[in-house]
Amino acid sequence: MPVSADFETVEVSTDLLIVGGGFSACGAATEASYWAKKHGLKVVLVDKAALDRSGAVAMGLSAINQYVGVKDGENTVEDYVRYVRQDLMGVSREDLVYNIARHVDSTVHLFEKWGLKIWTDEEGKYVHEGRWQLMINGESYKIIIAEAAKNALDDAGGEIYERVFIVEPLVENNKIVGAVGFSTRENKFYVFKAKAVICGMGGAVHVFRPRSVGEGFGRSWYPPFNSGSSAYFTIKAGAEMTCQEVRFIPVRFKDAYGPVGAWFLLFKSRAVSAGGGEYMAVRKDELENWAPYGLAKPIPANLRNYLGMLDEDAGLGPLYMETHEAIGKLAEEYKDDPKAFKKKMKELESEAWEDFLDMTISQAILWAALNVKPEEKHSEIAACEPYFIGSHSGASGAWVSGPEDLDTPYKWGYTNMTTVEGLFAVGDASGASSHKFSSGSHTEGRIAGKQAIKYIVEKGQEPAVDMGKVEELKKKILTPLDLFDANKGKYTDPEVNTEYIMPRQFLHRLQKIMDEYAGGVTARFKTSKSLLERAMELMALLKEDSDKQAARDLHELMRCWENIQRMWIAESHVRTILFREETRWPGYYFRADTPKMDNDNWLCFCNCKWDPATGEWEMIKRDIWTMPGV
Ligand code: SFD
Ligand code: AMP
Repeated sequence: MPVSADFETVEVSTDLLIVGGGFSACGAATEASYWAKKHGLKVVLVDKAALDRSGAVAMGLSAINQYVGVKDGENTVEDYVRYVRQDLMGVSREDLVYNIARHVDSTVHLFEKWGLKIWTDEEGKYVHEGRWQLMINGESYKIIIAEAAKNALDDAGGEIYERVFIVEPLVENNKIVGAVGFSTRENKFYVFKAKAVICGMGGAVHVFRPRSVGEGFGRSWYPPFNSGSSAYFTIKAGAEMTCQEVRFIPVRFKDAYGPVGAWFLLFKSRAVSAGGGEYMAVRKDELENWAPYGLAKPIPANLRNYLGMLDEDAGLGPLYMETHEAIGKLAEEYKDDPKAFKKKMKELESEAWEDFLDMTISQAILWAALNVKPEEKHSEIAACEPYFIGSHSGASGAWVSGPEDLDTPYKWGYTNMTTVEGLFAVGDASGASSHKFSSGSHTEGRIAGKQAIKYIVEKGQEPAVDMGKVEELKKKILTPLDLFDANKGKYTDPEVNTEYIMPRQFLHRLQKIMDEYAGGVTARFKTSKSLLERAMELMALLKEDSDKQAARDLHELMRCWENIQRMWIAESHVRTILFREETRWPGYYFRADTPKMDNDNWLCFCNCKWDPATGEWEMIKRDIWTMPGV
């Protein structure tokens, strides 16, 4: 009897289903529960992990990166729209950015009310890291936000399923009717039936080969457990996707991936290359090639990366963050008072360590292991492997409907609804609305939560789930367990077998293709039409073998499906870089055969869509709408 025969099928019916349990999903759960209670509706949330520590904020954060501060009169919502337009080299859904920006402050105020400690100065004002960023004591950030979501769900009679991995959407006639997945702890296959679904399963990590290979394999800046489930879910549902070419490459402290924002913005540190000095100053002229964006402030994140990469390509690396110099400068005004100087140095030292202890503990550990004292010695920084993340300075994700009160060309339904009826996308799952970060993702979740309930009240229908199709899916999803069981005894080493491939091996194969042909770390982020076409050839063979993955247990079963999800986002990425015949974001990727930005032909969104009926991909150019007067 196959192993899969032992799996119980559990059916759960709800009005609204939220898949994912991170920042955007918690925002959706909090808001949707409020409106669901008023209308007597049920909300169910499903997370592959445990809500308290799941997603990107698992380890905590040391800053809230999106706060407009309208009440302080410092910025306007329009300022934020301009900021995002500039950072993404002209490509952003300004209606979505505006919508999140006008609501984000209220989210931050809620966080504070729920118990998050936001730093304040002597006058009681928030301490800013930069113009849009607030400093927090954020080690328990996720727990606080999860608690609010749990309370709201509880109050409205909702349910949470933890450690259930969502694999496939259920769609009938371009309308979402639910989702299926499996427990990562028990032999249970789950069928969720719903009138509307909000997808918030985060971004994608480990599509490209990471810098951390060998003993450090798995370490990454963005969470390794976010594997592209959002993109897979929306693509497989038949939703139009946008900006799938816009991967995000952050510069991070090397090898443990500590973020740099606090160093650049709060400590006002410089970055240099060993042989070339301060690359942002020395290579300033290069920015003219990327006008108008290269000539305006702040210089887009990808161009900041690019100037450092040029130094590395010229053999001038490594790159360093001048931490000792920055701390020295900040303490300088106290130098005539030894006691005050010592106190200030102590304060700066503890802020430097807390930044990582709150957010990327591994970086603090690496500092300790390498005997780094940031006040005495600089630290190496490097551009990471690419990530897919719509909430930071990347933009990939689903193409969603704009806000109801704005006159934009992008409206076909309820705000944040994808092109599949009843399916909403939020956070890293929704595209072209970059720079939402933790607070903006939660805000977008809140917006979608309210809209999804409105959709259910106005249009909700009993989900017509085809249980025949569900049975087929169950068989397919559990196949890796059966494949392993049926063939495991044929060879002495269970990991080497001609009948199957283990998930780790499959992952390495995908990462090798992406790294070498699609502009990963070892290819120095460069690619070309010919390289991408070769990637497509190899990807087709990989896809054939994806049915041959084998799993020893539930954990490996999850690994198999994470891989397949990564493979799909990889394919959409390669197809979209091929489609956009220019280089718009050097520093994220460089198309060597079309090395210049081409505003006449490519100042547009590059969208793609996979048709579930035919299995064909369609590439679509969409115009960019600019907010009048902004
Ligand atoms: O410094 C499934 N982020 C930062 N945001 C800030 O506001 N300030 C910062 O300081 C930030 N920095 C930072 C950040 C992230 C990380 C990892 C570090 C540093 C080290 C970004 C934010 O964290 C990010 O924008 C939001 O968290 C995005 O929210 P969302 O909801 O899109 O994703 P999520 O929180 O990762 O949650 C994903 C959820 O989905 C679950 N999941 N559930 C069921 N089935 C599946 N198949 C699933 N796949 C995934 C996950 O378990 C999780 O619950 S700094 O670098 O800029
Ligand atoms: P990071 O730690 O790199 O994720 O950055 C945190 C925040 O600071 C994000 O909003 C970044 O866009 C911003 N940021 C980081 N470095 C710089 C810089 N050199 N100039 C302007 N903004 C920056």
